[in-house]
Amino acid sequence: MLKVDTRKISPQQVEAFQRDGVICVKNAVDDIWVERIRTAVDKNVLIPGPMEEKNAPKPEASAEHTSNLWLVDADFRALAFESPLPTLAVQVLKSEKLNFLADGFFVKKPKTNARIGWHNDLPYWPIQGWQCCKIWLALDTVNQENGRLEYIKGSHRWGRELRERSNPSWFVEPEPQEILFWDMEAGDCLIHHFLTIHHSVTNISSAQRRAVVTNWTGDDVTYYHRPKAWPFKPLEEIDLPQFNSFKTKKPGEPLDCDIFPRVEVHR
Ligand SMILES: O=C(O)CCC(=O)C(=O)O
Repeated sequence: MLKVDTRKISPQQVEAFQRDGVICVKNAVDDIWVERIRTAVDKNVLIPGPMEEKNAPKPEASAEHTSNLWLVDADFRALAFESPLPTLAVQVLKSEKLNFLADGFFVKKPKTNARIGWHNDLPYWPIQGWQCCKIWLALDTVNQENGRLEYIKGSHRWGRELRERSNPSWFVEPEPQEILFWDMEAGDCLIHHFLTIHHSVTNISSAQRRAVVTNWTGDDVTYYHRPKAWPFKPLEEIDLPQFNSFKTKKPGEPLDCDIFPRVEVHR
């Protein structure tokens, strides 16, 4: 069983996560993990993920995104269940229980205008509750030139859901003083609340920018039916056995099932 390492996150950072909706954790994982997951991302970047059409060629894109690699790849599985990441999630969520929702990676190719627009994550998940976060782990140096993430400070407390490109009238571009961002090294991570509004800027540098994400929920999160949310296709079209127990979930039920497994972390 994983043991919480309280040296990686201070009580002040836990408070900052609650207050601002995002923190940056330096050296969240070591170089061995970084190298292992870089290799896993590079191996998977050109092939369809487990939720994608097997025979459809991957269209050329300026940013690649694939999810649920843990179902088919031992290195992604190890990142979710054996790395320090779940022990970070359980601390910021102040939770006894931890469920793993899904992983994914984002590769921004060099010199492209791929910008990910302002959004928060909650509207993309079939869940309700407060204790939920994403860990965005840098696999390369990250800065303003190569597609860093930027967050609207405290926006998780607005209680608003924002899908990318939905342009609701209540949303206005933030003033610079409202924005939080960090220059990062490979192995550092951002942890943001599912309601914190964020975007990522374009990669105008000459190198790719890779990151891997893992999504986590705590004690108060339950299943909630949300149209156009993960897994982004009708459940009847998914024949992975890990989905069988998810298909019968009713709103308000605990998330625990094969596709949203519990991860045991002890203090
Ligand atoms: O990696 C990126 O460029 C964007 C990631 C993002 O917006 C997200 O994971 O919600």
